[in-house]
Amino acid sequence: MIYIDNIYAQEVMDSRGNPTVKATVMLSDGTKESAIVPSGASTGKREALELRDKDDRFMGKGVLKAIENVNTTIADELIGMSPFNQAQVDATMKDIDGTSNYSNLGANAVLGVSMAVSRAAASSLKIPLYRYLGGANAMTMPVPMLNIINGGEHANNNVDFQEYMIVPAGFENFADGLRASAEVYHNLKTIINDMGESTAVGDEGGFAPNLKSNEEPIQVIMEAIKKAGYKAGEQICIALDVAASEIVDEDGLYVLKSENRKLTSKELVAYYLDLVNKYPIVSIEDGLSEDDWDGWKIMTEELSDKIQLVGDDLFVTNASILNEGIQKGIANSILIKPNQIGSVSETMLTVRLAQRNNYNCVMSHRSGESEDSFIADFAVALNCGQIKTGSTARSDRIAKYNRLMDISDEIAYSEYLGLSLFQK
Ligand code: 2PG
Ligand code: MG
Repeated sequence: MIYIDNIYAQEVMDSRGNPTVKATVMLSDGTKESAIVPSGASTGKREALELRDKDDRFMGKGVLKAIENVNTTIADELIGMSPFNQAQVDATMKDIDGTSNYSNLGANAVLGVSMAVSRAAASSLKIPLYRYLGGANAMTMPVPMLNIINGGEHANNNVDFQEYMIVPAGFENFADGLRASAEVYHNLKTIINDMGESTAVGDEGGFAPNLKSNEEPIQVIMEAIKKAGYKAGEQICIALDVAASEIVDEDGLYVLKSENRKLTSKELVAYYLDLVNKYPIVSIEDGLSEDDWDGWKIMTEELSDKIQLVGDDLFVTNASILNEGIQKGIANSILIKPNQIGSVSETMLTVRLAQRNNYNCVMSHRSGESEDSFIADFAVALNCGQIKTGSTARSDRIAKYNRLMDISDEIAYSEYLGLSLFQK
């Protein structure tokens, strides 16, 4: 019987230069695998707790306490267990933590170990991670959402909405979609440069120019799609992540600084409706704040037969919050971020609940990332059909796309769901 022989963690850097947890798991057969935990900037209030040291190292962001929890409490409990029972491993960590949001051990400690255990199990069985987690049924290559203009909390420009993404849905396969996206990205760079604006990039590798309104980034992207020789709406669509929890004020009004105005939920939904009528937008994420469930109800009524409405801060990958959303008829899709909930198994539970209820799932990176490409395998394993992992620039983002290129070469009958994902 192969068992977990050793577990340890160390502090490494993420893509923003902040410390994060790298966990390593060794098995009795000599297998050794690691995983690095990502970190968000525009985090939802109900996310699992990311344990930070809050002392004088790294402006308080050190993760030595989380590392210590891996090296002592978690290692003591998991050493000797089978690596092939992921649910058991994850349930044991949940148990020793004893809280609903990992506020004792830290979700960063728990997720690092959880991912490293599944990676070690796959490696010991000599099968790829997506196959270990998804079996022979893992066959769906995700359609990517590529964030090519960054705003909000991810950049220091004046754009209020956080992410303007292109979605290469009108292609036969993942590789063609990715190539077209890279071509649009390069054309966008030329356009922004010609406007005399900066082509410096934000946290997720997208450009971060100063623009006159929140609509102008869409117009510029439309131009880049055309310049690259593609048809907007047929080949390449547009998606937004407004991250509206970041722009709501104490009175519940949404502050559009770049346009110098404040909107109610209803007015903001009308603003989206106008954009959806004008542009080939197929998806809006966090269009309203995580606390504005009444507004979400209105937005769902107005828009859910037209586009994908994705809950990120709203659902925080949490099955019970998602369940509440399903019962109340809120949104029609969910963003899946393993570190919002804290373990591989709990992420899988949330995805299953969503899929049973016809909510689309979008596997997602965080704005603070690393070379770890776990989510690429995870997206395929769970047949999510979509992944959001940044622009076609910066190695922390490209690591995921390149891993998906490998996977698409390996799967003989892979499917790329394309535009059908968004047909309502
Ligand atoms: C989001 C993410 C990832 P962050 O809001 O969807 O793009 O950002 O990791 O900062 O929460
Ligand atoms: Mg988001």
